[in-house]
Amino acid sequence: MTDLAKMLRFYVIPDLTSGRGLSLVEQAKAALEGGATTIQLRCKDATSKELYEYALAFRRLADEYEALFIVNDRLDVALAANADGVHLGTEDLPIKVARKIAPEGFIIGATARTPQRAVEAQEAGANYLGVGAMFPTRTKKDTVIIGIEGLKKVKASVSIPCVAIGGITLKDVKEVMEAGACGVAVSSAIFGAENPKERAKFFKKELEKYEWKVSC
Ligand code: TZP
Ligand code: MG
Repeated sequence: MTDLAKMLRFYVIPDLTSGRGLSLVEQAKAALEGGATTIQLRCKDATSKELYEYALAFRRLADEYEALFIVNDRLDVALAANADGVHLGTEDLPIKVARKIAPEGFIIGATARTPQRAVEAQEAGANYLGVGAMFPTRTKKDTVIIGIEGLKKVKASVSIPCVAIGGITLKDVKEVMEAGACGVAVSSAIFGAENPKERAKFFKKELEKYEWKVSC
């Protein structure tokens, strides 16, 4: 297992719609206290300035908890705040272009729900894939559900780590890890909980069971 795959194991995405009144920064802190290994800043409604300020706070927290910090969509904000990486979907900056601009060692994640997109992303220079949606989710609109079979197909087509995303709850961890995911990306199952830190701890404990199985 690569160091990157290890760090992607417990990937948490704070979200104001799934949260119970906690700010994005409070959510990130709770998840990190509970053992998250990566935090992603994703906030579609924020202005660039607000996003940059969130990013600075996430950067500080990620340093404090020795976690990775990834910015969704926005390479400019990721670079400005010294994030570890950016996550790009098909509507975002092309991976090849981002790779040209980004400094050496900068992580680029890509969303993939088909083997074709997965291979293209890997060839363009992506370091990992977010694969989903695994299950129905209310956190992201217009998602296509690919399920466990979809994850297995994507995983079999590439050599970079695959993080399963979309509607993942504690009880799904076993199935997605056994299907070949190197980790899970989770939002509502943590921030919809009464105590996100404690819920994150349960995820962490469950994920630890699959340490030896990972072929990432
Ligand atoms: N991309 C695909 S599904 C998703 C994103 C950002 C949402 C993940 O959130 P949840 O609440 O864990 O389904
Ligand atoms: Mg995007």
